[in-house]
Amino acid sequence: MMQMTKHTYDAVVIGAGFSGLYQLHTLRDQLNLKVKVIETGHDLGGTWYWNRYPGARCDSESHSYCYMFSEEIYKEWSWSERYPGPDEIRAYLNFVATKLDLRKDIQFDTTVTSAHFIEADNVWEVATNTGDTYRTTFLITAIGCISTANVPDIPGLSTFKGKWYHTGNWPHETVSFKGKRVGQIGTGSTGIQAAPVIADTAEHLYVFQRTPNYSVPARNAPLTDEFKEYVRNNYGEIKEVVQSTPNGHPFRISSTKVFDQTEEERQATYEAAWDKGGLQFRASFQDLIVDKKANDTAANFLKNKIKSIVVDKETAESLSNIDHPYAGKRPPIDTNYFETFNRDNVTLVDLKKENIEAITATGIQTNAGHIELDMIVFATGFDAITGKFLQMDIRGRQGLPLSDAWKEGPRTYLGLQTPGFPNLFTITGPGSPSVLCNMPVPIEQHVEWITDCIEYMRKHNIDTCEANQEAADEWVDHVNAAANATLLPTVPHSWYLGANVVGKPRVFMPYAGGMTRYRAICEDVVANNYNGFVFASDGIEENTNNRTNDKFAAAEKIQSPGI
Ligand code: N01
Repeated sequence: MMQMTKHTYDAVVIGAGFSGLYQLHTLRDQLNLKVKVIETGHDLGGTWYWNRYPGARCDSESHSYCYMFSEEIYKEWSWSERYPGPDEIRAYLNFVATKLDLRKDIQFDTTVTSAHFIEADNVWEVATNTGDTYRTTFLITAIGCISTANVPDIPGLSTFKGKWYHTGNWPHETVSFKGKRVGQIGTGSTGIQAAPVIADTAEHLYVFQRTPNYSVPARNAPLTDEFKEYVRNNYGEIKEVVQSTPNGHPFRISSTKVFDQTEEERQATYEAAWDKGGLQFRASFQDLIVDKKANDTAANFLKNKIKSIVVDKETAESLSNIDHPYAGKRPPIDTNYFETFNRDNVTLVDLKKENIEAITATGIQTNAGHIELDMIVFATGFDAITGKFLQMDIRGRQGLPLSDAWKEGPRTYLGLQTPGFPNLFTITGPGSPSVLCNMPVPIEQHVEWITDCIEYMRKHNIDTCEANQEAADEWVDHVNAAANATLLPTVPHSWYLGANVVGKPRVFMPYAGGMTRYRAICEDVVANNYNGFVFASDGIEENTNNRTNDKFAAAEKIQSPGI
């Protein structure tokens, strides 16, 4: 029989990635709380513990994909490449964990199965798959946004005799593609990174493409000593930039609009951005994400690039036959992705021309024929942002399941709290800028906001903090308005909308109003007596100031969204 052990904590944090580690540090070392982090993985790293697929690499530049809260930590670590891979990110997080002595408060190999709010005691009772129960005043989810692998329900997968993998759940031991006929399904950011690396050693790679995608070269390279020196000497300036740009990246979005330039000037701008590589391409003009005509100029430039790289005309056509605006979906960056289709051992299977009917014992059957395979790689994405929440049985007041509260899609206030779930804080939760930003930036802001809120509560003997329903409703309206001010919701097959998961409500989940605007709103909420949050002690409401500020009502003013 499973042993039941009860533990009591001030705060339980779920997840030991970037957010969980920093949240542990602030609550334990700044507020002196008794904190436990519970983590499914055998080690820390979060997203980067699981995502070890071939070609995996972060598309934020390394000198900004890190904590900024400590100048000492920032300067002590030195990144080796322009974009860090999973091994180096895990090494970095281990360095931070050692420096701050975090490991001793992390329970690895343990999954939270349920979390119920016990109203009589104002505590959360958290149960795990190991049979432990934790009673805690504060429950904080640090579960990331893309941590629930989505394997499509294609008939026959269980009959496949070869090996199959999902990129987001990649084995820790090396997977060899040597001599293998590999089928890769999916051409999002992940598939675009994986295909060139798989093709390098596979006997043959078949890339099954449902929706063609834009991509810009990453231009990854080792960092020069000169650049490393620049990073070490310019902590303050780099921090200032990442915390004052809408997307948290270490570069500014241009203030020039597309049609402020002549055709010739525009081509030169795009060429320069293409040569520089990376997500900065998206920042070439101020209005790329809000004006379809402006966006078309970038889209056409990138489609022409594909046609100029890919030699086979039919393949080039299939790859460039893109039906959505550039960066309407998360824009990938790559290393030799389109060039890969010039290899003799790579075939594009265009799922706009043929359908996958089934997976068989020996391959994939489409309506155009059977493709013999030894291995299948699913680069098919995630049940993003809400998936992990709904895997846990989370219940708030009166036993309300989170799955009911979010039946029509997630409804939060600032992405930080859901009405009916007191003292549950959600780092980079739905309705926050999260995936539209360079993630460590919103993570640090959330962790610090939550820490300040808890500190305030303790100072004022407040038992519970809970988002007000009206505030959450207004926030959801604002999140929708912010999205609708951009081209992002016009892409029907985007995971931002939950469209990639069968049965998931179609709701635009991240906040597209930009990290700078979001940060200002959060600060304003605090300055106005935690406007929109209800504080209560002994069951009596302390603040009745529950109207939200009107700062976020003017969504039509959104010109440069948070990406
Ligand atoms: O997932 P995706 P991803 N049959 O959902 C296809 C982050 N990330 O893992 O577009 C056939 O974008 C699907 O087709 P369609 C980043 O935020 C970050 O690539 O739905 N195809 C699509 O092509 C990113 O956005 C880094 O028509 C099917 C693909 O699978 C997020 O992770 C690196 C299918 C899924 O693309 C997710 O990216 C990599 C089916 N049944 C990723 N089902 C960094 O560097 C799905 N597809 C930080």
